[in-house]
Amino acid sequence: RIERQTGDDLLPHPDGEKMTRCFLQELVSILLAYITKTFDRSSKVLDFHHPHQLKEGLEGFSLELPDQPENLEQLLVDCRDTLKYGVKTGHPRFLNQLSTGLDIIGLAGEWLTSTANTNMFTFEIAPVFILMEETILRKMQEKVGWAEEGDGMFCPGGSISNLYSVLLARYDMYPEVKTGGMSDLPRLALFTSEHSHYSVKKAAHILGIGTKNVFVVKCDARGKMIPVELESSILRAKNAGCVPFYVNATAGTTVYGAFDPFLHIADICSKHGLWMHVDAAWGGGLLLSERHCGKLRGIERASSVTWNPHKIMGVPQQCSALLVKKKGILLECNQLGAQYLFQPDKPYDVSYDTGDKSIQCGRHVDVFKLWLMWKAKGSEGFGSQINRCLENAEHLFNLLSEREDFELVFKSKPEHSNVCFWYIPPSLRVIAPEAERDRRLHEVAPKIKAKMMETGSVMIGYQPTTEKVNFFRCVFSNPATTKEDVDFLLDEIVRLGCG
Ligand code: ABU
Repeated sequence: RIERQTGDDLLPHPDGEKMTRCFLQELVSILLAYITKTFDRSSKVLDFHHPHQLKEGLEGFSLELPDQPENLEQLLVDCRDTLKYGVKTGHPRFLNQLSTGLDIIGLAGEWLTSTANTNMFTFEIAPVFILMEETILRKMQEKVGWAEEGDGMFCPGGSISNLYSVLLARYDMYPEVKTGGMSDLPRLALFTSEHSHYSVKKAAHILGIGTKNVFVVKCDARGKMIPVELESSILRAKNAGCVPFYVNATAGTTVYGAFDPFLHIADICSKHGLWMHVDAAWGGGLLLSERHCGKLRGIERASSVTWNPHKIMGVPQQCSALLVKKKGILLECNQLGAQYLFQPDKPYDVSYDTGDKSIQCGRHVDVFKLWLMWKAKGSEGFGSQINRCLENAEHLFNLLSEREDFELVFKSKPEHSNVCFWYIPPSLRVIAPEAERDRRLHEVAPKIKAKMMETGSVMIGYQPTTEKVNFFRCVFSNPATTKEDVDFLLDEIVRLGCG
């Protein structure tokens, strides 16, 4: 019957319960089939089609929107096709991004969240989720090493969490900016390393500080900020008439996975009275691993921290926390007190109406899936999961160290799960590493990546840096990935590179 019914026949239609069950059960079957395939290594990571092919329509799959309702059967076909032409980011051989994996408990959390379909701005409509957010933020602050309870919020991604940190740092130094804007302020300067995430520059642009007032600090060969370079950048900014106010340090850079020297940076920030932010979007999860948490030593001295559980902790997208040491500053900085939403005379403690801390109005519930996963694994379970990801990276590093047909971008052991390397095809092995070889090597990774996408067997990313031609970056955040998958990756690069 489903082929004769439409969305109007589902609840809240008075006779809609049976059809609703039938439709959702069919949908769950589709999702379960997809989940099973995701973990099946004989299934492809992706079935790649160019944008124009998808737009033209494939085997009846059309992106066009009809004037008349489609029947429920067609909607289920649309759901199946949407997954079919997408990318299985939970596949053990999807190594392309920092966020990978398909955690079943996290997925259950996301389903429940969508079913509850509420909004994080007031306790009134999200009482349980608001308290869960408080519990989780406190737990994360403890892991960072803050003795006192601070502040925080889940944000729509690490870039926005970083944006908040710049906003708060500026407000902390110049609270008058909230009413007077930038015209009342001197020329501000902020500092971030050349390997840090581009969102720091974007924040400077969005907040009217300007990207040219972002001082980019030099890194060592491993991608870590050099403290003496930071100090001289601060002095240079002061000499140029700027007022330094903020330093971003990174725990786990996007490409190299490097950890900045937080203790040194904290000393410099204290000396110059600067807000220290740690962008631990990628590296924050390591705080849950006894084996690796020492890499973040000094993070406890930060004024704010970005930590994305949707990365190495494997929480479904998206789940990014901003943690702030100074309690109350988020509200002070952002509060506008919309009377229709944040009435002070509600029948409960309205400090739990956290919505006015935010720069948004409506805020998605990102916390529940993380809370449920934390219950399911415990902190120790997360720690072991993260350890396994880093073991995969070490395995890949060890293999590459012994191969003649690959070259590591840096020879030291990975600190996070990023491994950066070149594949050197036979024709380039006989050429001296000079300009011509570099020119040709630059083309190797994109060509192999294109073949990976065509065959759908595996996916990893590549990029150049200012001094280095295109190289592969392999990252491990999927607990389903094994050492055999790592072996497969190298065999596949060689196979595709020779073809
Ligand atoms: N900073 C967002 C993550 C980028 C990546 O997955 O490579």
